[in-house]
Amino acid sequence: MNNETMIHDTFWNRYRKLVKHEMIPYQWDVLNDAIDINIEKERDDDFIPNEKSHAIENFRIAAKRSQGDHYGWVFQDSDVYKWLEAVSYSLMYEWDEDLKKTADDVVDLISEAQEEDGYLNTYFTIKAPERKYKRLGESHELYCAGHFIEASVAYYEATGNEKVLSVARKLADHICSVFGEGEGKICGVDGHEEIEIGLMKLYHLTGNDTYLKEAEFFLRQRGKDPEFFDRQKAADAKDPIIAGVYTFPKKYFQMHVPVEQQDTAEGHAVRLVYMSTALADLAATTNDKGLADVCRKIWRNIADKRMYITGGIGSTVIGEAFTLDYDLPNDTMYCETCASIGLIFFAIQMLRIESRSEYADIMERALYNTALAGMALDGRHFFYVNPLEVVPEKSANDPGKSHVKPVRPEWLGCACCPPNLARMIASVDKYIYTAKEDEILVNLFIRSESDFELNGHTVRIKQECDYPRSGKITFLVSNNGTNPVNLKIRIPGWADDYAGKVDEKTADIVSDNGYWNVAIPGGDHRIGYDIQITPKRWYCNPKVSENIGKVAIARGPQVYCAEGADNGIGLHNLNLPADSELSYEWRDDILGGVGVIDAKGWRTDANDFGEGLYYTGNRPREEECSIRLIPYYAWANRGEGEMRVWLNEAK
Ligand code: FUB
Ligand code: ZN
Repeated sequence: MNNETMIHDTFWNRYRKLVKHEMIPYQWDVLNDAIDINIEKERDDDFIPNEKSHAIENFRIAAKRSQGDHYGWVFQDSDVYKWLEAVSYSLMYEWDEDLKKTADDVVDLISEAQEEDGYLNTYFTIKAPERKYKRLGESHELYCAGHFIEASVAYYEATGNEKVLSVARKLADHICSVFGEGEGKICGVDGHEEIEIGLMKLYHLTGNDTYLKEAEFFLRQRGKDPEFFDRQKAADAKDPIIAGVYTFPKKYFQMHVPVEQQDTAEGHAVRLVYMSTALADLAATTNDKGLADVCRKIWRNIADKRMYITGGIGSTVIGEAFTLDYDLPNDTMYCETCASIGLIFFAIQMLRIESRSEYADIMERALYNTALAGMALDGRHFFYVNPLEVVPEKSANDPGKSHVKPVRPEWLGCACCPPNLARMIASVDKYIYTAKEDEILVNLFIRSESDFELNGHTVRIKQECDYPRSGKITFLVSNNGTNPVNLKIRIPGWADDYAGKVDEKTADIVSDNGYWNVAIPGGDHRIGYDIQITPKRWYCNPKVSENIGKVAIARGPQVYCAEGADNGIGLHNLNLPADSELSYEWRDDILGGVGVIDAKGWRTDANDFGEGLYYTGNRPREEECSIRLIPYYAWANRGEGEMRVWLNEAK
C-alpha cells in the first residue's frame, strides 16, 4: 500500500517552510559550531556538556579528516542523523540542489567514520575503542545506529543515494552478526530503544527479513535478562559513560520484566514509546496477536492514566520518566518534546494494528500541543521540557524546577528534541492517512493531495480545509477501480456536533470505532464534512489531585493556556466561572495568527491580605477581570512570563 501526499495547508506549510528555511540551516550551523549561541543545560546537573555541539567535528575526527577529542554526549551523533532525516523529508516537499549536496557530503563523512567491520559510533571510535558494546546500558551505540538507519532509509527514498543505504546495510549487517542468541553473540540490548525502529524501517525498505528478525530479537530480549547491564558494568570496571544511569531502577530501561509481560508504561518516557513503536510495527507487520495485545495494554495505561491533556508524557525529571497512575503534576513534570513525538510514532503504528480513532485522537493531541510547543515560532528556540504551569521566579530559584524553563533556549546541552521536531514536522504528511488493503483511514485534517495504490487500484484524495481554524472539510475522491474503497473519516473524540454529505446527499454518520465509514465506488465523489469546533471546558479525573477544582479550555485539538503577556502576574489568582461565555476570535495580529479565547472571570486580590502567611477571617476580595487564552503551542513567544493550562474554576 503506497501513499504519496503533498501538503498545501496554511497551518502546516508555515511550519514546513520554517523547517526548510530556518530549522535546517540553523541546526546545520549549530552542529558545525558555526554560530554564536547560548547553549543551555537542560537541567541543573554538573556533568551536562553545553559548551558547543561539536557533532560534525566528532565525525571529522573519527573519519581522520581532523584531529582532536570527542565532545558531547555519547549519543551526539544522533543529532546529525536526525538532521539528515529532516533534510530528507524536506527534499520530498521542496527540492534544493545545494541542500542535497551538503547532505551528500555528510553521507560521505559518515561513511568515512564507519569502521571496516561496519561499526559506527564516533564516541567509541575516537575515545574508547576497547569499550565497544561493553556498557550497553549507557552507551547508546545501538540507539545511534537506529537513528542512522532511519535517516538512511529516508535519505535513500528522497534522493536515491545508494551510498547511504550501503553504509546503513553494512552497519545493520554488522549488528546482526554481533547481537543475537547464537554462539559467540551478545545476547543483550541497548539501554535506549531505537535500533528496533531503524531495523523495522530497513526491513520495510529492503524486504530482507534478517532485519525484521533482529528487531524482533531485540524487542523480545528486553527484560528477559534484567541483570545484563549490571553484569556488563561489573566486567568493565571503569568510569561510567553517563553518570548516574545505574541509580535508576530496571524499569527505567523497560528491563524489569520480559516485554510480553509489560502492561503499564514504565521508566524513561522516550525509551518506552520508542520500544512500543517498534513493538506495534512488528505486531502489525507479522500479525502477532500477542504482541498487539501488549501494545494495547501499554497504550491504555498511557491514554487513561499517565498522559497530560497536552499529550505530554513523563511526570518526573528524575529519569525523565513515568511515575504512577494519575500522578500528573503540572509544574514539575517532564513532558519531553521527544516523548510526545514518540507517542505520535506509537499511535501511527497502532493504527496499522487496528482502525480505532482514539489512536489518531491522541496523535493529534500530542502533535498540536506538546510537540509544536517544543519550538518557538521563529524555529530557532526549543523546549526540551513542556510544563503546564510556569512561574519564572520558581524556575530560577527552586532547584526542583531547574528543568522547567520559562523561555525556550537557543540550543540545549542534550539536543535530542530540536532535530526530532524538525523530522516530525517535515514528515507530517505520513500521518494524515493510514492506507490498508481495502480502506483508507483519515487521521488528520490537513489540506493536501494524495495518491494511494491499494489492492491494484489507484485512489486520489484531495482534502480541502483550513483546520483547526475551521471544521469545514471537503474530500474530493477519485477511485479508478471498480471495487468500492472504504474511506474512514475520523470523528474526533472531542467533537459532539458534526454533519456530512456524500455527493451532495446528507449522510447519516454512524461511528465505526470512531470513524465515519464512507464506501467510495469507482469514479469521482465529493464528501463534505462539517465539524463544529468551539471552545470547550475540560475537567480532569478527580484521582489527579493537582487538577481538583480546575478547568482547562480546548478548541478542537488545541489546548489553550493563560499567559502573563495577556493576563499579568499571579495566574493562580485567576478564576474562570463555570458559566462564563468563552468567545473565540481569530487574530492575525497576535503570535503570527492565532485564535484567542476571551472570557470574563474573577481575580483574587493578592493585596487584600496582610504581611503574614495565614489568617482567620474573610476570604481575600475578588474583582472582575478579563481572561485571555492562547493556544498552548504558541506560549513563551512574547518574553518571559507565567503560563498556566489548568485554571481555577469559580462556581
Ligand atoms: O538518551 C538519548 C535522549 O536524550 C533521550 O531520548 C532523551 O530523553 C535524552 O535523555
Ligand atoms: Zn528530546
